[in-house]
This record gives sequence, structure tokens and C-alpha cells, in this order.
Amino acid sequence: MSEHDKTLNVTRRGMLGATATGAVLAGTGLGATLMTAKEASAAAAAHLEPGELDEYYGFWSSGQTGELRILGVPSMRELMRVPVFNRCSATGWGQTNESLKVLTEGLLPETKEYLAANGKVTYDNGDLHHPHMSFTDGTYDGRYLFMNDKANTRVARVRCDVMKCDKIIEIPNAHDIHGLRPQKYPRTGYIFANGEHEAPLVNDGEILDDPSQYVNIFTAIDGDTMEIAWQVMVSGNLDNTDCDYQGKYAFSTSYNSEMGMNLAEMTENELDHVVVFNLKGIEEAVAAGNYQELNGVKVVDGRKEAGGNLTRYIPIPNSPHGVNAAPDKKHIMINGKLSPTVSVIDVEKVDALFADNADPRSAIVAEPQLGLGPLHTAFDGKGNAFTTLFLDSQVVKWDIAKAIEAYAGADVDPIVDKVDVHYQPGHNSTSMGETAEADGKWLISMNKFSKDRFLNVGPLKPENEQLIDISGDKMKVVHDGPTFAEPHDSILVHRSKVNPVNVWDRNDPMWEDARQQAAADGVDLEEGAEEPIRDGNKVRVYMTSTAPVFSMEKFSVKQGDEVTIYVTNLDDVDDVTHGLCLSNFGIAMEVAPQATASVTFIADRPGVHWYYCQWFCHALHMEMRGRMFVEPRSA
Ligand code: CUK
Ligand code: CUA
Repeated sequence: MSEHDKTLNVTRRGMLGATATGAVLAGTGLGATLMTAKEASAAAAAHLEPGELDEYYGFWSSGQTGELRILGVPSMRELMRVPVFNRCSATGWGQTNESLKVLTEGLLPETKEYLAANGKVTYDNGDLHHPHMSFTDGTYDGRYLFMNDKANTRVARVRCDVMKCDKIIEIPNAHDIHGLRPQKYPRTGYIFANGEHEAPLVNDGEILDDPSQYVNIFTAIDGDTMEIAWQVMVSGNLDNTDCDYQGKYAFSTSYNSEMGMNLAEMTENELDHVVVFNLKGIEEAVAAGNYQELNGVKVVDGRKEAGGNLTRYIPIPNSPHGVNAAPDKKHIMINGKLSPTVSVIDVEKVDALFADNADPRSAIVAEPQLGLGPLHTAFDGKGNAFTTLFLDSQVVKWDIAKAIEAYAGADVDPIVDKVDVHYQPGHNSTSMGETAEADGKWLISMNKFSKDRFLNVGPLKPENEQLIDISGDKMKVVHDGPTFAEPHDSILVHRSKVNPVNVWDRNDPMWEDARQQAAADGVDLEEGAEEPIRDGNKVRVYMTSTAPVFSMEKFSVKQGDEVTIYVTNLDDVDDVTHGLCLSNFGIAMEVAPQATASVTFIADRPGVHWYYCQWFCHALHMEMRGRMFVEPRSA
């Protein structure tokens, strides 16, 4: 069966409304013969010929893998992995001095102490759920991607010019950053980040079972400086977040308004809430000095009982999860999870909640019943919303205007279409769908279970991310894409918004420390040094690389020396990356064109040790190597 036929089959499965059994039947090939010409053309649009470029960049989270991934959409080809919170064997992320600076400089002092006690300088794991691009005036601007680490309470930034992480900060006072979104208007601006798990505000071991002393923290980070602007104490926990297109409000769901500590307590109430944050009100409170300073951060009180005009709590059924702002710049969708509904907030009605203390529910203008387990909603820019139904294993397409009419009493059904996905979808995303430029071409359903959709690889299965053509009235599943643990979220960015460079700028700040050290040693990074430079028991080795040679074919150090090797790649040709691997020292790193990278280690193994280029760069790549000689301590 050709690749093309397979695509057709999968489309047919979607059309058949396949259940698990249906999917197996469709695997017979019967489906393909039933395909109409129109369906075939949609499937063909998803298939790219070799060498053809995708129309969209897909930026993918990777959950507990801790990295950012870049896919081409609609082909669903994986293009790159960008290490962020994880360690990367290939690039040396987590080992090079440049990456360690990013991974350590934003950690809190008590975290550094804890890590040091465990023989570490940074965390090795992360749980990256939500990657989002910076905005200007309601659409992507191609500057940065921001993302959360739920595992270790961090927020990271990736530069879109080089697709490398340049900042990671740990968020004080909060616990486990989950929902994260950049401000859409006038620009990013703030990064809004939810602390998911509540904890005693002074968490020093005095308080365990007194929920009244637990708080949760909403954080606004300045995306330009990656410093914390302010925090808000809230009632209930915080799950997902999004903000309006006016720059006035942010919205966070809470699935545990009860402040329960176990499952029974957490799901007790029929109604939880969404917290509305009044950005101007918060800024004014901070400016007026109405805050307490905790761990160097200005924290305002937005809890229910605090009153004031910083927050409002809109009751929502029941344990709401996703928050999604529609490209109409007017509606915010709150996905009900345990309730079969999505609650629609009209941002224009939110003003009255603050100005007139109006009933919080008066901002709700629709609450359609869509199916079981609504988690996240995406948009096509034509007035339709697409909501994942976790329990039903479906995506439901619904008409926002009709849902509003129905809520006002009209006898209309907002549901336009439902399609089976395989299986149990979490997030979904549409092409440009979280911006004002939503274009209604593609939808990705990010399914948590793949079960029988791929060859069995053992008890641990991949996820299944399905590509759905949403350009017509009916949704059509056109591609299955397996992915490793566990992308939660993705964004589809038109390629016109993203323009990475091919070669690093020699003046890039990424290796500023190397530049300064070289200057202090009287060395030019681009020239390298003939011999190692000794500074007590510290030894610095400055090498350059030009395919297929390192500038040093050998160097000597003494056993016990702290050695730093700097490699500057002088090649400035697209795609000529070198790498330095020092065998049996556990050291390897990537050095892309015109970059400098460095690594520090104790040379505690006497004898001859080869270093070699670990990135295939030239016909004589195997010959690109050299020797480090470690003189024994006794010598
Ligand atoms: S959460 Cu994973 S399915 Cu972390 Cu965005 Cu909803
Ligand atoms: Cu240089 Cu391989």
C-alpha cells in the first residue's frame, strides 16, 4: 500500500465515524473505495511530496520529556527537538556551560541548596505542557516561544531566531506552573502563569492540614526581561489560563474551588469557577503599594474574601479545564470537563463585574451541551468552535452564534458536526487558531491514547495526534501522527511569521561568558590558542573547528585539572554543524555554524583520550578527531 493510499484509508475511518471496532474494519482497505473526489483532494493537500515545505510550523510540547518540538504541518513531519527542561545527549544541553547558565541562573536560592545537597546544579526533568508564541496586536510576532514546567515550577523562553532556549526562571511562592499564555494585546508583554497546586504561603513545615492557610498563586512575568512583574493570591487552585484581545483581563480555571486535598474533597462542589484577573486594577494596586513582598515578589491579595477590584470569580460547572479566547476577540470558552458544557464568557460583559459588582454569571452568554468531557476548544475564524470531548473520544464542531441564541431561548442546535478521534483527546489546536488571524484550515487533535492505531511497541504506547481538515462543513481526519510522551498542547503558526537564521551571529549573547574569558586570557575565540592556558589547576583549551579538522590535534593536561574546552565553529555554511565528543568522559556537545560552545570537567583519568566530531560534517568526518593527554598525578 502506498503512503497515499494509507492517507485515504485514514480519512475514510474518520468519515465512517469509527469506533475502535470501526477503525479495525477500516484497516481492511474497504474505506478507500468509498472516498469521494472531494475527500481525496483534502487528503492530497495533507500529503507533501519529498522536498516540499509545509505551510505551518507546529510548536509542540512534550510533557514529561521536557523539550519543545517543531513539526511541519500538514505533513506532521518532526523537524526539530529543542531541549528546554531536559538533558539532551546530542546537543549537550544541561552539560555545556552555555546551557548550564540558562538552566541555573533563574533558580531560587533554596532550590540551589537542595540540588547541591543532592550533587546536582539543576533539575534534569521537566513537564512542559504549554508552548505559546509572543504576540503583537493580537497575532504571532515570531520573537519568542514561552512554556511552562509543571514538574519544577519554571517558565522558559525560546528564541525563535535560533530556536534555542535563552531563559528559564523558577517562580517563587507558586507551586507547579501549569496553564501559561502570553498577553495578546497590545503585545507580549506579560506571560500569565498558573500555579496549579495550592500550598501554605509560608511553606516551612509548620502547616499541613489547615486548608484555610493554603493559597494559590497567579503570576505575571515580563516576557522581555523574564522577571516577575507581580503575583496574585487566589482562592481555589488554578488549571489553565488565557487572556482577552483587549489587554484588560486574564482568565484562569479552577477545578478545586473547594481547596480539597483529596479526590472526594476536590470534586465535591457542582460549581467551580473561573478567576478573572483585572490587569489594570492589579497594576494600580502594585503601584499604590497595596502588596506584600514575598521572596522578592510583589504579591497582591485577590482571594474571594479580600473583596476589592483585582479579581472576580465566575461560577462554572464542574471542574473546568481549558480556557480559550476566540478570534472574534469577544468570547472566552471555559471547558467544563466533568460537565458536558462549555461556558462562553462575553468579555464586554466583564467590565460590569468590576464596575457595578454585577452577578458574575451575567458575563456568561452561552453554555452549550456538547458531549462528555470537554477539555479544550479551538477556532476556525469563521464563527465555529472545535471542542475535544475526552470521554466521548470526539471533536465537536459548534456554531458560537447559535450557542448564544440557544442560551437566550431560541430553539436552535449549535452542534454542526462531530468526528471520532483515536482516542481520548486532550488539547486541540487550529492553524493560527489562537490568534485574530485564525484561518480555518487544519485542526490537530492531540489524543492521549493510541491503542491499536500503530504497530504494537510494548506496554508503553505512543500518543496519537490526528490531523483534521476543517476547511469544509464536515471535519475529516486525514492523518495519524504518533508522538512520544506526552505532548499536551501545540500551536500552528503560519510559516510567514517565523524566520530563523541559518548561521549564528558571532556576536550572539549566548556565549558572552566564553567571550569574556577568552578576552581575559588574551585569546581570540575565532583564532583559538596553540596550547592550553593554565590558571592554577584550571586549564582552558580554545579550539576552532573547520570541516574536517579541529585546530588542535592534541593537548596535554594534568590529572585532576579542571579543564574547559571551548570550540568555535568557523564554518559558516548552512547545516555544517560540528560536535565535540570526549570519549569515556561522558562529554558531548553541538557546535552549529559560527557558534561557540564550551564544557568543563575534571580530567581525572590519566592517559590518551580521543575527542572526535560527533556531527557528520564532511567526507572526512571520521578523521575529525584529536587526543587529550592526561599526565598522571604522580608524574
Ligand atoms: S492540560 Cu494536558 S490535556 Cu496540562 Cu493543557 Cu489539558
Ligand atoms: Cu566535524 Cu563531523
